[in-house]
Amino acid sequence: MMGASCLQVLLLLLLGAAGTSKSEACGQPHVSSRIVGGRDARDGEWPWQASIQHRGTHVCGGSLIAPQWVLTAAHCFPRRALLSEYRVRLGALHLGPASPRALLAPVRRVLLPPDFSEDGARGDLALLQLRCPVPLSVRVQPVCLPEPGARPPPGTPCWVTGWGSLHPGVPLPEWRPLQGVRVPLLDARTCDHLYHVGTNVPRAEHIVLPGNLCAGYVEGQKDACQGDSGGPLTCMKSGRWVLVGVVSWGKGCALPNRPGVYTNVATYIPWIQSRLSL
Ligand code: 4AZ
Repeated sequence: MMGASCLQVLLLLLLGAAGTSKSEACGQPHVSSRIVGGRDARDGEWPWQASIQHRGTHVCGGSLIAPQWVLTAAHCFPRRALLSEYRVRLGALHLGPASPRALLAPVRRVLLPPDFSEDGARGDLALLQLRCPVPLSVRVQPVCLPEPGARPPPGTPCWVTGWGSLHPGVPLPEWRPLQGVRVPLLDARTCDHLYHVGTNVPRAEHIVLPGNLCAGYVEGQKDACQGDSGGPLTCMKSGRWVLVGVVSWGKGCALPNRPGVYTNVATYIPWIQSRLSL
């Protein structure tokens, strides 16, 4: 049920809809991207990028997947946290105070997948239902979801984006724009092998599980880091950006043989679709 408090937003949506594209459009920013190394994003380049904020502080990234739904990581919501203390910021380029066009949306509920494990190894995803659907604009657009079980071919151009740290322990200054870096995909098996390099963990003991995928470089250098968790790993498919992964964890940031580990969104599409259509 849509509460009365959503009426204002609905009106905005209706007004905004006149002369704009269909609401089912996804993954097509009005501002297009160049392919280079890690760099500042441009306004409107990643319009599904969300900042999950707890008491006004950025804690995680997220992705708008529908006007009232944001996908992020489960570990962004510690069990004791109060839902009323969270807001989702959308349409922002940087997180400083001078970002007047950004939206701040309260959260109605947080849904975790059935296989979620407290240690973060499995099902590190959270579906946030916003209290009201947000008005879509040039800066606020949903990303496309993959087909259930889809496996993008190796070499697919993928980008991870976020306001996380530039290096471990070095937060992004709040005036700096959203960052994006191109990272190649690695399947869970290859990634699991890399994570065993330099350890005594037996090969039979998995470090990276099948519900994960990885993205990054054997030599390190480009990666997600603290504060990027929950944010999108998107890959271009047929001219649209598809949400392939959600930043989950990693050993440090950008270290050799330790690529970023993501929750594989395609694995969870049946769960996501069932929750969105309720
Ligand atoms: C974190 O602590 C974190 N290098 C996120 C991503 C990565 C490492 C740490 C991946 O939120």
